[in-house]
Amino acid sequence: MRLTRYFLPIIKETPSEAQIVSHRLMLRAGMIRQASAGIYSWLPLGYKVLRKIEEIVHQEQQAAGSIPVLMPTIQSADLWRQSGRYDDYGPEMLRIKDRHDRDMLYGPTNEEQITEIAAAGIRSYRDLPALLYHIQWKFRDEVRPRFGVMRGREFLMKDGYSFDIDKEGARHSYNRMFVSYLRTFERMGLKAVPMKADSGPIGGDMTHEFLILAETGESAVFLDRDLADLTLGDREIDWEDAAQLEGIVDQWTSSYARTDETHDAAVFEAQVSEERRVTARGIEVGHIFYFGSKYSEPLNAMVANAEGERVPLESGSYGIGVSRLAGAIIEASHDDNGIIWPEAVAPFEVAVINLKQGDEEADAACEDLYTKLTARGFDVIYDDRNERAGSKFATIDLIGVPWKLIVGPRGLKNGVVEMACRKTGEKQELAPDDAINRLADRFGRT
Ligand code: P5A
Repeated sequence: MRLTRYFLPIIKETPSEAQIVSHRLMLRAGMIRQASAGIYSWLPLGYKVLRKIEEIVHQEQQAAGSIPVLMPTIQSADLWRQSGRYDDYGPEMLRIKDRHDRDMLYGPTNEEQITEIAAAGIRSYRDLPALLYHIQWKFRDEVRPRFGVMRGREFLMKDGYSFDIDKEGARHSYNRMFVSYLRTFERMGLKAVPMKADSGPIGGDMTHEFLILAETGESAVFLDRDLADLTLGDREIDWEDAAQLEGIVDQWTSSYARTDETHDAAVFEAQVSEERRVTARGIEVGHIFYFGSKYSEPLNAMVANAEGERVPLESGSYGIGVSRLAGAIIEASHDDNGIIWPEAVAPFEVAVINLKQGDEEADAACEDLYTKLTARGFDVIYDDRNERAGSKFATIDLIGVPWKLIVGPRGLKNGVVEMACRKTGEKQELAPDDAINRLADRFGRT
């Protein structure tokens, strides 16, 4: 993408309505624009990030054995009356009447809808387990929408649902999602810690929240330092191997990690030695629930087990805050100059910066880099504006591009360009083709 042809409405001054850094940076970098309280348009740069986050979520869900579907945003009130949540949900639910005076609602979540789909499609235990998910917009009329996309009224969620014949199967499905979430967040360059949680309006008796540690987090968190250092890495996972998954979940759940809702100071002190106690703040980026037959019973979602008896489906639900993640990643990764995108979700992976637009040699070298990098599959932004170098660096650093290739007449005389890393600030002079090869190696685009 050439910057002169892109739509990047950058804001110079700090927006006064934004209280936290990710909201400020998303507005300044021209990623989002508020449409009304807690409702945002995603501008090209923001939309690119959202799509990259979504893509990682899709890949990891499917790797773990979950199948993509798409349910509507608007639901009929009928199923919610059957489950008892139509009244329970309260003013957070946006209630709508259609022209025939029928009660409809903008879905805040989809447990009822998917249970109805499962009940209609699953005949017997032989069809199980079934894991289905979608990535769809939700609406919750939050009392205080704030912090930009982090607590919106309209927001994008990955919500997945599992159906099993018994508790043991449901536990396997829960563990699949637990481990899949560890992988998903690690791929995004995040350190997300699973914590024992409260189940709230979704219900159930086994639930974990995944939080990333950041000063601006809404929840206070208390954890064992050992957990903050644990990573999954490139461990080979066999998703059908219940014992392997259980082992990983045990590893992550045997140390103390709780949010303020479930924290117990006495247990914390008894279980964790003083030097390992971490008290911090966290942002909830995922939440998983096991709730057994809470929805299948009232919705009459019954299947035949191996003995031929009709039993209610055993279920869980699994959420990821896809749009919240765009803000959460910025909270975890920025500096005074702007955003520092992890490579996996960066809207552009490489920026080509022309220090002297209009100089025949510099223009030709930039064109060549731009063409070759694009051909190798990179997402490239070429800053071809007729601007001072300082202003180009400020823009590219604000929007968080992980790598810069800086091209100027002086370097070209010696046959080199400068390659700079946004995260570490490291710089290196290289021949243009060597720079391309270096990046290709790093990104696995050989
Ligand atoms: C799980 C999937 C559920 O709704 N039902 C289907 C379950 N869980 S949850 O914890 O309420 O939400 C899942 C994730 O969605 C994000 N989230 C939000 N993101 C932005 N703005 C909001 N107002 C908002 N509310 C929830 C969170 O990341 C949460 O973990």
